Amino acid sequence: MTSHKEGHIPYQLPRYSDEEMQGRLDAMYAHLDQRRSVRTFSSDPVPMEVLHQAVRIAGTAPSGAHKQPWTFCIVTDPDLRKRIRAAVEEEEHRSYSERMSERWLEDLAPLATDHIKPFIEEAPALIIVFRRIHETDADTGQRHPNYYVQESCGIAVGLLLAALHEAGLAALTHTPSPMNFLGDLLQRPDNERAFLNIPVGWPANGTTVPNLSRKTLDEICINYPPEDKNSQN
Ligand code: IYR
Repeated sequence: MTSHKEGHIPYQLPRYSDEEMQGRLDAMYAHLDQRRSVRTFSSDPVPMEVLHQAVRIAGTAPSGAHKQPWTFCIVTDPDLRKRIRAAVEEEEHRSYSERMSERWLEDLAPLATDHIKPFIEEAPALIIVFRRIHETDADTGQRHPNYYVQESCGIAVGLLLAALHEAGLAALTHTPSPMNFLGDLLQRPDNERAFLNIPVGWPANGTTVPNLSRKTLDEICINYPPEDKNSQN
């Protein structure tokens, strides 16, 4: 018998057979394995309600002490995107020409990126994610730090990317660095820090992506105790 904690409510999950679990995850893997970062977008507008639902899905992420330390700004305004692009390209130009190491530039070469970012204006929407480093008590004005903000926002963005892919939309996790200017341009409060810029839309006609491969299960997963490779299971 499980103990009942004050204010808690009952919770259950469906219990699938082994075959059902495997089948469900095989299908999910095949689908998510098709997700790719895209840097060239059609300008066709995406229904706002689809983006809102994707953000709701992101908001189901677990977070430190359930503080939900995230804000998702959906930017479709052309003038604002023009200003964001100008600021992004200024920072990215400095990054590519001064801040990034030779090794970093070499590592990026297969992605064929540079400081020019047309996708900021071409994609129909940007979802700019902010991490909330603290909350302010409305009565006392006291600041209370949030917990595991980086981890919480990372998980939420993972769910957001999966949701957008589920809707057949492409996205890019774009990381201009530094990106404080995004808080200024979007007039975010001083407890918020820009986390990621995520252009969203359909891939433009003729879009290509680098021919990447993913690490195998053996490369990313270790069993304790080691799996007996000779076992019949
Ligand atoms: N923010 C730059 C550089 C960049 C860095 C990494 I690490 C990438 O995986 C991709 C790009 C840009 O967006 O071009």
